[in-house]
Amino acid sequence: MAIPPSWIIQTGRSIWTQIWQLMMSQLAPRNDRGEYQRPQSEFRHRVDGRYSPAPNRYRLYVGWSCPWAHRTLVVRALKGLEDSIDITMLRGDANAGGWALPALEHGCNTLAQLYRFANPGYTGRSTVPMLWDTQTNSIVNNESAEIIEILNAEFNEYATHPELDLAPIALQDSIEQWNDIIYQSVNNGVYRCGFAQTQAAYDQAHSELFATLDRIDELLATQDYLCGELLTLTDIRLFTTLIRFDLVYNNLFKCNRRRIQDYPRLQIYLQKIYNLPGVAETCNFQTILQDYYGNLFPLNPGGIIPQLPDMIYLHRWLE
Ligand SMILES: N[C@@H](CCC(=O)N[C@@H](CS)C(=O)NCC(=O)O)C(=O)O
Repeated sequence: MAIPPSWIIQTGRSIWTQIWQLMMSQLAPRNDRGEYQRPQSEFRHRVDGRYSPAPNRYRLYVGWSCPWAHRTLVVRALKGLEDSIDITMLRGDANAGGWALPALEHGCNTLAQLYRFANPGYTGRSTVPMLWDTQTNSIVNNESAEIIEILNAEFNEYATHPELDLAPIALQDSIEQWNDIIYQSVNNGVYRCGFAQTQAAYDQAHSELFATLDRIDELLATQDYLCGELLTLTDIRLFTTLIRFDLVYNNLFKCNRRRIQDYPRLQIYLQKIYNLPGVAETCNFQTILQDYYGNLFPLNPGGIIPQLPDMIYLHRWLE
């Protein structure tokens, strides 16, 4: 005897909603309005004092899909630090819900184990990017915003492009203002859309996100970059979110008012940064798709990985 469709739908919806709410409340911390609250990074040392700059002393732990880790790969490439700061490329482990090391390091298979190897008893999140000191086997910093400042300023002696300053003093105020705006509404804004647990939280995040993108598209009519005519760290911070936008956030995170390729100036801005020497090599589109759609289970329970869309703004520039 066939089960009535209304019964299947109502039962399925009720069970799924409860499981979804349970998973989201565990995986995506929220406030009482259902808004996603990103936890603070815990390791915040600078490269000074105990940690002095030296070639081949520090190592970056990164994952291709992560926009925060991607910032550090772009700055490393632009500064020409490939020969003095090595990387370990981690793999997103969909079942364990964390990062796996490509080979055993200090007896560890996972990033979480490595965090605990350096800090026994550590119970916080084990995130990428993470800057590791091979001399003392300790974590220097796991906040991307700070790691890129360190890479920009502290390793000039070993950089192929020491002359490139991505945070000139004269632009400091403007950099900080934009950092605040884009963190809240764009970098974390896309996650606030995707991880919202109420309709109101999603609507709010969505409108803040597109208000900022509209504003930036306007601004780029009169200048090349966020702070004027020079590329700065704030552009890199925006870039790594924008490059994932049409691929992932537009669909999986419901950031769907427009795509970046619908913005006349933002798409050119994105092309321009993508085509700076070394930057395209830091973008692994297939892994981005695989990790977001494959690993963020509560958002894509069927596990189907979409095809790579045409990203015309990247191709057109290359032709
Ligand atoms: N505020 C951090 C955020 C880093 C972050 O959330 N990384 C994610 C990947 S996109 C991660 O490693 N998550 C693993 C976890 O939370 O266990 C930063 O900018 O460095």
